[in-house]
Amino acid sequence: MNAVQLISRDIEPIMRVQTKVVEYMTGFFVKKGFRWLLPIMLSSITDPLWPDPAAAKMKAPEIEAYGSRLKLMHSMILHKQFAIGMGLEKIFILSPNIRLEDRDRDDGRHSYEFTQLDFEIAHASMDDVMSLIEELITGLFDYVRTLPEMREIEREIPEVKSPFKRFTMKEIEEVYGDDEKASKAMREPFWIVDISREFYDREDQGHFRNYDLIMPEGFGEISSGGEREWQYERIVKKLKDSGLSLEAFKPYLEVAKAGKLKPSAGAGIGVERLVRYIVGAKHIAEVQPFPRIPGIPAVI
Ligand code: ASN
Repeated sequence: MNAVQLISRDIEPIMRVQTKVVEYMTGFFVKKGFRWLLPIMLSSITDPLWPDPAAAKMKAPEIEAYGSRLKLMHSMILHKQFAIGMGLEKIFILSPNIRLEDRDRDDGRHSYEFTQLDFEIAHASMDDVMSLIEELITGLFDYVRTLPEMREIEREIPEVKSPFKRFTMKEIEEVYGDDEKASKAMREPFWIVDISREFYDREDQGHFRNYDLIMPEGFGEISSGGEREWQYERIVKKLKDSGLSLEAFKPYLEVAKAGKLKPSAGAGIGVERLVRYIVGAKHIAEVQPFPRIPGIPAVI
């Protein structure tokens, strides 16, 4: 596709749906008393996204600015924990993320530049966050079903009832093989819990207190989150066990050592992935005015 072809696509109805989706979601969090933080795009530390079964290994690009080396954000997870440490109880951010994944195939779901609605709640449990997301998703789907745009694009999203079914990652692997195959087999949104991944997701007696929300019909994961580690010794141990350098997380470790991190839980919801599911687009590029598909050169 060239620049003229890209400009000639009709994505107006999809952007109308996206506007309603973002308006609904931000309104939902504001009404619940969350503070709306603005995103940062550069920091000396960011999410390692490793180890993570859902991500291919990658390194955040860096720039030099005013004497420090700053990375482009993989996600604001560590900054969400800092914000909770500042005394903000409930926060959300529309956060732009860059993830230059070394992917060997285009699955229609990955984009190397995207926005997530990222939120975090002090002292919350995984059940608190999962029921909040269920309330958001069921309310949002009931709302978008009434939109004239949905008839225009001829998409009917199935009715959803909460609570959504929960499976452990082990169960999913045993029964379906992986989350993508499970997504193809299911008819309604479902949770996968206890996923072995990054150091910041809290582990309790060998089980991860984390969760992914998976859309059915093969659309796959649209949200992931967890309860967080906040104690210095545990964080150091998990960083070491993951083979990550302590030096790369210096300010985070300083704050943890000073006892300034607090227990919290949260999640991020991929905006483009959610919109893609709602409009029923085969490929995420269809809902991006400026597609950013791993392995494919950007046109504009
Ligand atoms: N937003 C995710 C979370 O809250 C982290 C991520 O995007 N990797 O756990």
